[in-house]
Amino acid sequence: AEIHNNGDSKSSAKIPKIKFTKLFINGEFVDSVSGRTFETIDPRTEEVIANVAEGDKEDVDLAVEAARFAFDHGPWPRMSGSERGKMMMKFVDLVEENLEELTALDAIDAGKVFEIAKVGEMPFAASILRYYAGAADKIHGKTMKMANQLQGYTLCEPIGVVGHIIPWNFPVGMFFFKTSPALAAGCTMVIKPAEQTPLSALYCAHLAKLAGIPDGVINVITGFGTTAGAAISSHMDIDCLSFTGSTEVGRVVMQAAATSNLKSVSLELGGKSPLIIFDDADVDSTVNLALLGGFANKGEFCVCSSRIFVQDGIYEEFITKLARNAKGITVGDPFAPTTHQGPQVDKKQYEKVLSYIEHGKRQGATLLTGGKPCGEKGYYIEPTIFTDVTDDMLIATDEIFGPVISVFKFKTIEEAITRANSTRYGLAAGIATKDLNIANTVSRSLRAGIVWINCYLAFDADVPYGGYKGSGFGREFGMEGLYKYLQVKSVVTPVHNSPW
Ligand code: TXE
Repeated sequence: AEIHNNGDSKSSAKIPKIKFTKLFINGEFVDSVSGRTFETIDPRTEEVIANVAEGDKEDVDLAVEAARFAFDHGPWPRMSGSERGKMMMKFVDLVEENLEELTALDAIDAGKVFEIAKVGEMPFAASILRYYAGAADKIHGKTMKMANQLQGYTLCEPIGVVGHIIPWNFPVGMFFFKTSPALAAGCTMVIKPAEQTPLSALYCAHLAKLAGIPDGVINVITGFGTTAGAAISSHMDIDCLSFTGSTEVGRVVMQAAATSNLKSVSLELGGKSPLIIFDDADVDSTVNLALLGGFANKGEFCVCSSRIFVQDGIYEEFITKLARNAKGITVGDPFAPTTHQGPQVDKKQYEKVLSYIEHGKRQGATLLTGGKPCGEKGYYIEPTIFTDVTDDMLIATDEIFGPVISVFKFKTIEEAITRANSTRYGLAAGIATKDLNIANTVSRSLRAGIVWINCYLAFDADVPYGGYKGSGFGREFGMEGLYKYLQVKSVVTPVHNSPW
């Protein structure tokens, strides 16, 4: 991997050379039809990293045409699952070989902490691709014995051309969360990375080509939501739309899907996830769990534990230790080995987070720690904790998507369940207790797609997750994550004189 030091003595910076800035259509890097480009900004410095091709409707049309041809006439959907799986394994090997470079691209484009992403998110993204490579030859239907001497069987066919629209919080991760199951299913696809973080998706497309994935199977259109994104969601020749992003845009893309060709839709949207800590929990380890859940990836995490409910018996001890440990979080250059938290992804998010902090102060919450931007340049914000938050304050109801958490006090189990559930979201939840009965009751009562007991942010390729309520629908990971890319066809035929 081509990584060099940027000469900054304070960090072990490994700034990658930018190699790919054009659209990837039908196996080639090409300019946009309009010739326009847009700037992608480094959130550490607020400076331009590169100018990237700005795809729009015409480019999406070309990408869909390529994907359609690859689906209707190309080898990918016609190969055996094991052949597809083998090629996907080659792709994973290349991802792993180039892991540092991919990590560095996301560090400069998304403000990701290099050392943390290198051992966490990046290997996890590779594990998703490996999991679905292994799943590619395990896709099959079933046979049914019917009445009247009939037999039925099901065929699991790839759904067709898929449109993926992804956000900026895990650029490499999201690329593989979306493309891997669709590849295993035999689909072809157009993926649009977020305009804030276009670089790593283009690099991944290059690796897909090196791995031998046929032209037209993966197409990458960099560009904006209201142009390129809207062209994907309203396209008449895309069969399935998989979206991760804000609840507002989720609603818009679903409407576009409905008013165009009724393409199937899955949505992974925002969250306001509760972590409920009971009196019997181990305070020291739970404090660290709360900080991990709240501040991992600078709070730009859809499952972020932004609402911490603490039972009254341990409340005072808990917040004292929480404040103390939060002060130990180092905010700084994502390449510095001592950094825990990098800059927010862009100016818009930075300002959004700061405005929520102001709301919290104005609405009367107590600032336990943080509450300010930090650094001379770049979009850095201190880890911020509010207490004395009432359930109706904006910081308690809205997804902030930054390093801001609210702590609430509760008395009874019933109260904790009711308050944890009184949100329009339902993505994730956490419980900390040693009491098995509490853990069982509460985990079954929470309206959330994943519940962590005495852990948080524990993901695995084989464990499905996704939203309840306003957090969307459809599941990612596990075999559940594959089904949305398959179409089930039932075939029925008479069987005469069969003994069984
Ligand atoms: O998201 P958008 P934004 C939440 C989080 C964040 C807020 C806003 O609270 O603060 O959303 O972030 C594309 N048609 N999450 O504005 O706009 C867009 O180009 C089609 C939670 O960045 O939803 C990008 O590729 N596509 C979340 C993708 O949608 C459109 C992750 C997501 O961007 C479009 C990100 C349109 N009209 C933000 N408009 C999570 N669930 O993890 C935009 N897009």
